[in-house]
Amino acid sequence: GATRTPSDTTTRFHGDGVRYKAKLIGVDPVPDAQGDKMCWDSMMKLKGFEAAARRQGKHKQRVWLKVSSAGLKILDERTGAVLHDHERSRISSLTKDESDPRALAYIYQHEDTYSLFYIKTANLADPVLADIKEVCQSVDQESPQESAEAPA
Ligand code: I3P
Repeated sequence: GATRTPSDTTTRFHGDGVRYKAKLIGVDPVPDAQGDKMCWDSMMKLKGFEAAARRQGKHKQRVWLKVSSAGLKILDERTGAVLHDHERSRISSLTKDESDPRALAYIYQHEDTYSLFYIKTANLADPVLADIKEVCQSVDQESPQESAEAPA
């Protein structure tokens, strides 16, 4: 594919941003903003809950994951209701699930509490991870106003 320039980025993630079909595996309160082992343990715990629910005939909630320059939004797939609205500057950690190419997790900070959101993507998680990374990295780089389009 073509190389992305910063101005492409602003365009792609502008407004509603990019929308991905996904399922919410679960949400777990965690003690810290980051930590590989903490995230892994939390993900495996949620995976255990998922398996137990599946055995009882329950399905994961189908959602849309929206990645925009404002951050992440999780919407109910059917009703479009916003379930979670996560400002990008409060996303403290992003984890690729090494055990599942279709899953990812991130930690959201609210006041002094942290929650891990564990998400199963309809397709490979890699492009979604890359988009989230791109949006969250630009936190430190951008001025409060949207930067003007750079000359080519
Ligand atoms: C389904 C299958 C799907 C899974 C779905 C399961 O089980 O494992 O892959 O969707 O989860 O119900 P079965 O083959 O027995 O029908 P994901 O791959 O998206 O997890 P769900 O019921 O939670 O949607």
